[in-house]
Amino acid sequence: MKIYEGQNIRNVALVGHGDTGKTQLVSALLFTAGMVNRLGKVDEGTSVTDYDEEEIQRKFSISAALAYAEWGKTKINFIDTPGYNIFMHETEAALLAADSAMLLVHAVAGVEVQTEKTWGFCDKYGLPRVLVVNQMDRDRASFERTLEALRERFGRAVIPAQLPIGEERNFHGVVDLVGMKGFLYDSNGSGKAKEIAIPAELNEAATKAHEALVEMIAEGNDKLMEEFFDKGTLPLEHLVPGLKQAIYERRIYPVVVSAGLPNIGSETLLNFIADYLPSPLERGEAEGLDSEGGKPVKRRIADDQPVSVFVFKTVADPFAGRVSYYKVMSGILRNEANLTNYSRGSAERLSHIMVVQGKTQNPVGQLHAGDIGAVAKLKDTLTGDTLGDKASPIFYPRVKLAEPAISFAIEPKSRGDEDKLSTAVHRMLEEDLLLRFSRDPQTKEFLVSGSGQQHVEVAVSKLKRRFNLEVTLKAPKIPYRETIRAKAEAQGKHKKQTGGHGQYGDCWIKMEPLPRGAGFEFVNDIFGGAIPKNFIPAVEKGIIEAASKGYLAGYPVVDFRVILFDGSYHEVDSSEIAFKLAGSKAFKKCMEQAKPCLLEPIMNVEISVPENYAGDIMGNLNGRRGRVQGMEPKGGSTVIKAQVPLAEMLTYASDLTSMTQGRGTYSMEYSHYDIVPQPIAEKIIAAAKAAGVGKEEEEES
Ligand SMILES: Nc1nc2c(ncn2[C@@H]2O[C@H](COP(=O)(O)OP(=O)(O)OP(=O)(O)O)[C@@H](O)[C@H]2O)c(=O)[nH]1
Ligand SMILES: [Mg+2]
Repeated sequence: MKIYEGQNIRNVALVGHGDTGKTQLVSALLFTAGMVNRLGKVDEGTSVTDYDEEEIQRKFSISAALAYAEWGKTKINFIDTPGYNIFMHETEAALLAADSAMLLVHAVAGVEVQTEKTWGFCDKYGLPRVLVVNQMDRDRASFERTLEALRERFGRAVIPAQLPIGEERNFHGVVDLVGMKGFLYDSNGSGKAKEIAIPAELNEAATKAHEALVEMIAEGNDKLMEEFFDKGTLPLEHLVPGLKQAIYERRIYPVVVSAGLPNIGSETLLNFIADYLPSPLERGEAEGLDSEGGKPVKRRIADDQPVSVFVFKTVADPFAGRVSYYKVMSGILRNEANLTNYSRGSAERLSHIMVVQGKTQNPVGQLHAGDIGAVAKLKDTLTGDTLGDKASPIFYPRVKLAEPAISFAIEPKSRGDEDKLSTAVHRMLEEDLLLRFSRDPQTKEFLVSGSGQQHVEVAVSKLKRRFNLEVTLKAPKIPYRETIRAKAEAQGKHKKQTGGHGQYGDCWIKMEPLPRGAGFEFVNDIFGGAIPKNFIPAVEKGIIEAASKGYLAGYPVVDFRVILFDGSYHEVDSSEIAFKLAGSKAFKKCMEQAKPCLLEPIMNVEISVPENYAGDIMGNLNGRRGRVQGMEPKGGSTVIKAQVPLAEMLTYASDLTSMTQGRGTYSMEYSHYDIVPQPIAEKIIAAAKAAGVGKEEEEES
């Protein structure tokens, strides 16, 4: 590969709702640019950027992938991102490497939930964008309708820069509204166009659209405005830089057209990217901190600055090991560079720096400021780290992700695979920022947490495919708790005085309920030394330990107060252990009278669906013990807010998909704990008893 300087680089992320054709379009653009020798297809498992086994199987993108096209003197780095809601954390993290976005919109479906979500990401990261109305060849595809929906949602800055020639099966060309030319595509999928005059039937529409575009370009630029008033139009040599600037300043969101599968619109799209989207240098400066959590500093994005690279993604390859994807933020990165990982304070040698074409990695000698590359086998560099010249540290901001919403217990199928599991898990965590593995402190089970059931299933599938490790996924764990609803009073006495050194501890406690979220309180109300001071903490410890093991079903008891008010001791036989056991016994006796009950986590859930599904969704929420709190229209969708017990949301991801044909999305976060209704609580308690929870305890005491 040639060496490219920053001004000739474009870092473009493809974002949008699932199935809008991002991955297909990247393959079409790469084929058109001659980077690959066949037109890869998602449906045949041959696309360039959905190369992972999991993606080929499922036919959608799971993680962000890189590709590049050398187009004239420009190198375009594509970042293909997932559009499926449960993988949006991948999309967001990859946007840190982009300087602009192609936001794909389905020419039949129009504005969808993730269209808005990814638009929001672009706003958040300040990305100029081009809106691509894709799949123009589909039955019922309509440019006009889609454009209208876009303008209604995102305003009048959304304005066509191209028009389609023909629609649906007849889509075969593009009108460039800047140069006022037509481009005709052949039907053999080459992606290359032949220049023609604008077809007569489109003349009027094209002229009108051209005038609207020219006016918009002039609008935010005094000099161009003046010229526009003088001449009533703008010459091409001012229009091109004018449009580029307006896109950069996000005064214009241009709309273009394509169809990746039949490969129509690719050449005009590649030209559009090269001509109008910003190079990484145009941002001028990158913002960072001078130390972790320190003061803001700026770094010019330029070759003459000290080298710094930001790692935005890590891929766990069972053979090549860890591969780090990075953006060169400043300076020139040379092969074999020795850099400092500022985040970890370690030295890293970047041997064999490369550029990435899907699953293929091609070596390069150097990468200039603004370019994107990869390197394998760094020692301890992870996603979000900054590396660079030892003398000039800077810390670029990491992406902040939500907490995982759901957990399952997993267990290796064959015993003895536990060690293997923990190694594999480590690798997977490096790759996926939202995945969590942990141990359940109560059940000691191994838990895996993610953004939804499918996210966790993909993780399990990766364990098998990449690490040859079979695990069973068990019913998700709900972190129930227990509490009390009434006051109680009891004595706990531990006495063993037969033969040898005896044991003696005796205490009287009162227990009272506390408000939700208050936790545990211990009050020492002993007067006159009924229990010596040094044994009082032992009583408290005994109670805390017993409470953590639960009373009804093995879940921790919370939100109660214990008042220790009396007791007795023995000069010789009393000990800490004896008082701990006495405390634990007193706690259990109190629990018998204190009307214990189960608590469950309640989630705040926000569901976004096309209007016509709203009724069904609300009905379904009622069936899940949900309480609808509000409903409001947003774009073409309806947003429903509700509070629902976590236990009822475990299968929601797949249920919502089937209820809405994949058009609905939801998010949820923890809200509070509430009492589990009696009949449900009985089942949970019975199941816990059947599983032997608390048995061991009884035998012991
Ligand atoms: N007719 C037609 N079908 C297309 C076109 N582009 C993509 N498709 C089909 O649409 C489906 C989705 O395409 P993808 O490229 O995987 O879509 P995506 O946007 O990458 O989807 P996610 O990765 O889930 O976000 C596949 O079945 C493609 O074959 C197109 O231009 N025309
Ligand atoms: Mg995709």
